Amino acid sequence: MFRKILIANRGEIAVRIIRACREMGITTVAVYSEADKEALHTQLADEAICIGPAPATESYLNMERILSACIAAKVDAIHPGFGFLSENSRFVEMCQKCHITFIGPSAEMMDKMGNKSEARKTMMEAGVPVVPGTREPVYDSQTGKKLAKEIGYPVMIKASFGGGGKGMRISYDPEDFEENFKVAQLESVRGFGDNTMYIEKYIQDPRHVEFQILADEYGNVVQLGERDCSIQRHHQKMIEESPSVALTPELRRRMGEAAIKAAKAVKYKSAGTIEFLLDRDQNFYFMEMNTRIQVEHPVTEMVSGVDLMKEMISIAEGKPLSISQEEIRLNGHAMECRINAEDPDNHFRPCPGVIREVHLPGGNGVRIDTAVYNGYEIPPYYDSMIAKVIVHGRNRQETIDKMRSTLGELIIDGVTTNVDFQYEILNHEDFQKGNITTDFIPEHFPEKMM
Ligand code: MV4
Repeated sequence: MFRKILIANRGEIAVRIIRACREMGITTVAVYSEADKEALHTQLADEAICIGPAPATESYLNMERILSACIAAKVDAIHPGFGFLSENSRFVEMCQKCHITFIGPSAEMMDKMGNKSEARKTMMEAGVPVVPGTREPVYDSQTGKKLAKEIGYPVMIKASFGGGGKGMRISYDPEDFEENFKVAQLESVRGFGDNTMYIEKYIQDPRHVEFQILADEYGNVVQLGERDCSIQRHHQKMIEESPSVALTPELRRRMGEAAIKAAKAVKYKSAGTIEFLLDRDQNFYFMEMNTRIQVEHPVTEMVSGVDLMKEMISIAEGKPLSISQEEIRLNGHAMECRINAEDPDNHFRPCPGVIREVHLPGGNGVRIDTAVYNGYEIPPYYDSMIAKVIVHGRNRQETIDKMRSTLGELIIDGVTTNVDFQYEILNHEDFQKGNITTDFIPEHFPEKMM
């Protein structure tokens, strides 16, 4: 059992973790940078320790300082949230050396899934469908070109350690293959210090459908349904919802089974997500596994009634899952809009500054996860996401109506946000019809992409 947990994060996710700990009777320790002295997580935790200057590299990414804080505060465990150190296997190993439980999967698991060509191979061997493509890593364009011909054009060239669209290029024919391979590989070497590539058949206008799973150390694995995260811009999700309009009950069952198979194949432990691409013909393919709690986890909490954060913590305590697959009932529809302090009319430039006034709506089926308050100053050093508006209704239409009503009531004065842009998306005929693919924003809002 954990007596005391340190939260190695900031913003709404740090607050979310503090609240889960409080419910569980666990004492919390916040860490904060010099820019976050007045932050909500700093104020809400039972204890707070300053770990350095504002830049994340000197504070929220500084492993030595965070572990020193753990030792000084005598904590049992550390929750990484998402981003920052949440997928850093070296940090997991350092926690282990300090006898502090890292709330998440093992370092080996992170490395296995962080290497995407290896993860692909593991899933192929486990019988989980993957996008048609290479089985072994590719290091040079000549070999790549031969393999691309076998796969059939167009193909997607991907960096094994890629993320956020970096180190990724489409090749439409043999003429442009070498150039694209070289550019993608160079980007990978520069960005991730690695030249390992893999090649997949290019799936046109796919949907991004991911399954939430929970797995304990006794081999129990459950899936809590899917989230459709197709509404993205520049690989940043904007709206997530569950269930996905694209799935039939039969397809949902098969994808859910594949997600459980994927987690069992690697003996996964903790909360995790299996990402699939879904093509127009309802074929689904494993893409990546996320070995962390995600931004959009509340969507699943709303439809399942399961507290993923508490479950993740109790798994790390060595407890078995509190629910079985048969007990999981997915209810109604949930949707999340990410609210960012950014200007959609100016290339989504971040807009830090003082929030003069904030009004957070409430009501039946409305949840707002945020760390902002009246007079709060959004520092310029971190992510621009300042709130998540999550609503729950009986069906998709009721949920969209509730989201529109909620965003209409939301007031964030003093900084520019993407609320109006979110509203435009919700009002779009194709969104309402459920015609959402990863091309939705570039297709319907081309002016915003320039
Ligand atoms: C793809 C794809 C089409 N075909 N792979 C984008 C980020 C990275 N995690 C994988 N991505 C994609 N991989 C094949 N074989 C299209 C994308 C993609 C995408 C995927 C999910 C959500 C939004 C996206 C936006 C552009 C491209």
